[in-house]
Amino acid sequence: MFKKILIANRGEIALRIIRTCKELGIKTVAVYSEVDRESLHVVLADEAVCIGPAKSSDSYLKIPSIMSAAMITGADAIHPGYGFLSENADFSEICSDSNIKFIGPSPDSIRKMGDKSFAKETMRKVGVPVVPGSDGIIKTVDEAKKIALEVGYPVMLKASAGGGGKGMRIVWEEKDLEKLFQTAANEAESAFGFAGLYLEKFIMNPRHVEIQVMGDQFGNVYHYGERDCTIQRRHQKLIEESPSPVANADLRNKMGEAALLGAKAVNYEGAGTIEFLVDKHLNFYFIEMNTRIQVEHPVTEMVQNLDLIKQQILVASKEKIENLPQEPRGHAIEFRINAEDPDNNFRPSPGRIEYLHFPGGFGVRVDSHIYNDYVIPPNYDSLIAKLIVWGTDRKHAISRARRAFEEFHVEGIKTTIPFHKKVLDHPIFIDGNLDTSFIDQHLNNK
Ligand code: MV4
Repeated sequence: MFKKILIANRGEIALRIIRTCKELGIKTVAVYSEVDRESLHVVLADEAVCIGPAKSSDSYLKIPSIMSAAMITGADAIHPGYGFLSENADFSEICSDSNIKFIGPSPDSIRKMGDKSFAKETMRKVGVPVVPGSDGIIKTVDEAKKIALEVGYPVMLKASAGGGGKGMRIVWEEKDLEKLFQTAANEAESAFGFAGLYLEKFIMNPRHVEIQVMGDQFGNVYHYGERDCTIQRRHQKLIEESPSPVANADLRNKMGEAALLGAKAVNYEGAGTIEFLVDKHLNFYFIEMNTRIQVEHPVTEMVQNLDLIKQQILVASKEKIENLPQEPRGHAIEFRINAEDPDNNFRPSPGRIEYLHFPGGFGVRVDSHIYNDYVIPPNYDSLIAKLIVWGTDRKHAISRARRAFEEFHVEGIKTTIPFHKKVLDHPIFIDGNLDTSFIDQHLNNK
């Protein structure tokens, strides 16, 4: 087992990782930028190293500074959390070359899944259902037109180097294809340095359902059921739950088996997420794989009664997976609380926390790094807390969430708490029968 883990991250996920390390008796090293000097991860870790100025590219993304911090503190492993360097294949490779265990998949798995059109091809070849469309990258506009005719409009152009909604275009009819192809390719080139696009049929009003997988170093891969992340705004997830309100045991098993096929195809090690779109007939289609722990992992933890970060650390240190998946127990929902003003287009609202009170009690979990008088810097992601509620069923979880939000007070900044309270009272949310257009259609705040 590792003796000392460096956490190459900040905020709530850095705390989440430090907490599990403490429970496992592993020493921790925090890294922090100049604006994060007063952050809780710096206080809670055994050691802390300043790695540069506020700007992420000069600190949390700066590989030489992080490697130096690991060397001088004698860390034998690095946990990258989510975001930042978590899906950087070069970083994973540099760790391995430096004899420091990267807690995550191999550089090869990260590279294969980071190339979204290659990932889709890999999945299709092993029998995972994918959205009908091009086989790999489209070379010419004529080729795009030909495939679009075959699968039928509307279609979607996606940047192969993108993911998570960046560099996507919907094309409704052939006359728009050429222009949209050019703008999408240009955008992909300037955003990712690679213009390659692939094309697929546009699935109308889907749900976003993803499967949590975990592989050990002996070739065993398990899945821990699904999370439903349909409630998003501009490709930012706001609420996630498990189990999915639409999944029965049959759909869960089919999606789970498909996810395992995909993970095994790339010899997957560590925690990963296989994302699917689910249409109104409950057909499911692979879209992307994320090779990291995700923000929404706690909903899986609550219904599986499992510490996913602990499991990541165990498999990274060559242990076999011992916590086998179970049928989901009860229902968990996560609400992302961001320092944003929901009445002003979710504009970031950094600043000082003037008063803070977290909810508690049975079935209530708050994962957060904020405290009274903490100053939220404007430089990073606006996530300041996650409220995770557990109930015996979805209805129970919703009533517990309402109760928890009545107790939850954050003053000094704007947060998404009032928005979540509105969602909790919306009949369509309560019913659970919604799709990805829910926020735009029903909670546009205008
Ligand atoms: C799609 C789609 C419809 N058809 N692909 C958005 C994020 C990225 N991971 C994939 N996304 C989509 N891909 C096809 N072929 C619709 C979306 C999409 C979406 C997906 C999940 C949750 C919210 C969404 C909001 C808009 C579009």
